[in-house]
Formats: sequence, C-alpha cells, structure tokens
Amino acid sequence: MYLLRRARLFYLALLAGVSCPQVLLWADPGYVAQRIATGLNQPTEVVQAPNDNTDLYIVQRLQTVGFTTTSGGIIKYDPTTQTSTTFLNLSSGIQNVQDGGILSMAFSPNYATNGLFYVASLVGSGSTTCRVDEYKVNGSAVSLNRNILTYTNLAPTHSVDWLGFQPGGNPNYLYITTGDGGVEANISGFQNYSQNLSSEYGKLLRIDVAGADAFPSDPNKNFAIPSDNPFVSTAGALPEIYASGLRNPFRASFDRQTGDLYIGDVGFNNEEEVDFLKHGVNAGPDYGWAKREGTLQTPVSGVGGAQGSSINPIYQYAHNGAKDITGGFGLSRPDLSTGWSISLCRLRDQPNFFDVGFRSDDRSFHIQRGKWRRHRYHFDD
Ligand SMILES: [Ca+2]
Repeated sequence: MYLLRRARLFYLALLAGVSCPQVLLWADPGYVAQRIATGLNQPTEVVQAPNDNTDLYIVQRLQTVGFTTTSGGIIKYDPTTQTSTTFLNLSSGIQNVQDGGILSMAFSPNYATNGLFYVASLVGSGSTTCRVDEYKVNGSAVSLNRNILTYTNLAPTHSVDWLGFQPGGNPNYLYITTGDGGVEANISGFQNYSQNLSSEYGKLLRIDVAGADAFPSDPNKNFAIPSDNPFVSTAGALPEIYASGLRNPFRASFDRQTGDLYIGDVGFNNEEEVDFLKHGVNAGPDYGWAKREGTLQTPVSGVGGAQGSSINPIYQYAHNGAKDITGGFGLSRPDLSTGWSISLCRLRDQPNFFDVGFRSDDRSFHIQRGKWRRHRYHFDD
C-alpha cells in the first residue's frame, strides 16, 4: 500500500540543466509535476527554515561563476514568485574534486531567535578536510560564527554527509552522518573504521552545539556531549558517536511527527540501503558496514563477516553501476493510514546529486540532475 497515492501533493521539480527530462517518473494519480527552477549546479539538498513556509534553501555543492567552478553556495528561493537570492556563497577552500563542496545544511530549531544555521562541507586541497561550521544571520548579513568540527578524510568522498536536528527533540543536539573515509573495501590496506568506535568515520554523531566545549584543548572539536549518548562511558570510544557501521550515509531524514530517523546509506558493490533508528532508542546501533552490505556479507576476504549484533536495513535494493541512494525522506502519515512511508531515489549517472523531501505543509519538493528513478516503500511499524 502506498500511503501517498491519495495525497494531492504539489510536486516541485527543481531541475538543473536542459538535458534533464521534464516529464517526471511520478506516475501515480494525484500528483502534479511542475518545474519551478532551472540552472542549478549539483544541488545536494533543499531545506526550510523553521517557521518559514515561503522560502526553500537550496544547497549547491558547487557554483559556477563565469568559467570557474570553485564555489559552493546556498540559494534562498521563493518557488511561488520564482525569485532567488544568494543566501551564502562559499569560495574558500572549495575544490571541484569528487564530493568536494557544500554537502548539507541545517537550521537551528531556534533559528528565528538565534539566527544560527550549520553547514557541512568538504574543502581544502584535494578536498579531504571535513568541516561543520556554525553561521549566524544578523539582519541581511550572514557570517561564519565558529567551527564546530574539523577532521581529515582519507579521500575526497564518503565524507561528512548530512546535518539535522530532531523535530521535537533537544534543539541543541545536532546529528551528523559521516562516511567511512573514502577508501574502497576491496583496496589493499582498507581498514574497517565504520566498526571502530575510536574513529569518526562511518558514524552517526550526536553533539550539543550550545553547551560548553568538552574538548577545550582540541581546536577541531568545539561542542558538548549529550550525557545520554550511548558511548560516553565506553573506554576508547568517541563520546559523540550515536550509531556506527555506516558507509556513505549521504542523506538522512527525521520523520517530523515521530522523531524516527531514516538513513540512506550508499552501497558498495551490490546493495543500497535504508537504515532506521527509532526515536528514543539510544543503544548505539551498528548498521553493519563494512562486515555487511545490506543483508549480505561483504564479499571481500578479511572484510566481510557474520551479522552478529549488527542491524539489517529496513529496506535495500540492488544497484547496477552507479545508482546510489542520495535522497530520501522518512514520512509518516497517520491521517492517511497506519504505518510509515519513505521515498527513495537513486541515480543512473554520476556525478549527480539530488535530494527529495517534503515541506512542512506536506508539499513535496525534489531536486535532481540527470536521470532518476523514484521508489516508495511502505512497512509496518
Ligand atoms: Ca575544542
């Protein structure tokens, strides 16, 4: 059963490039597809600011200025009037190397009063510096307030991926997904950092961005630790880790009605997967990578292993070539039916980035570049 079939959702397609098909593969009745913007350059995410149902904030991994593609930015866009303004323009350190650039943003739940938002980026020479920075809006000015987290990746991919605050949760707790460092599992020297609790690679982190710095001697970690994080008392473990066993969790999504978290984890050779973290469960789940790829044992000697206590995804699909899961949205619609629904997307061609989501008034939006497919999935609680 598809929960969304009966919903009349205004489907906003933000398409980048004239080669993209305008006819969207959203064939269910009740949907209306409408192109509302063109000219985007590798958009990675669309978000809304709290208490603002007018504007969309479109994160672009890169931006082209003249003949130079070295900048990432965030566009503030009103889809009704189709007018846009530059909200944030980053050029410093942005390199067009694999996943380099801006990857995600999240507004503080108290944005209306504190003006704070957070940006995840992959910057620096060779694009191996992962950053989470805090920005502050003051009137029409937007400025860097401080660095929250900096760490060095192994490669310019599978880096700091996504930022989010749990709806209805602590407004100071920022969730961060991180990739496994970027070294492929079948390359000599691969180390399974995703299973290593002393590494920030391949994790879901949860940090307190309002509390006193828990690492005063470390300029690269400037945040507090929620006292009930699962590994605060585990010797050798990073206390900011909330879950482990991820590979490249490029997008995640909180169900805004339940606080449950859906994590889209890009697969290795076979399976794209969606991992699920139920609200209130803070036992530090392990989602399996790199022992497991979805429900399969990773077919690399010395890497793959039995499931053990790791948690299987709630959904997975086989990929052929480059069909990465890079967008998705967890959505419960108790007004329509019981259960949960999630929209999944995957790509045919790389390099492409996109996102899918729903506005707080339940209007859908979607950004894309290149061909795509859309999947919907329903499962019982
Ligand atoms: Ca510090």
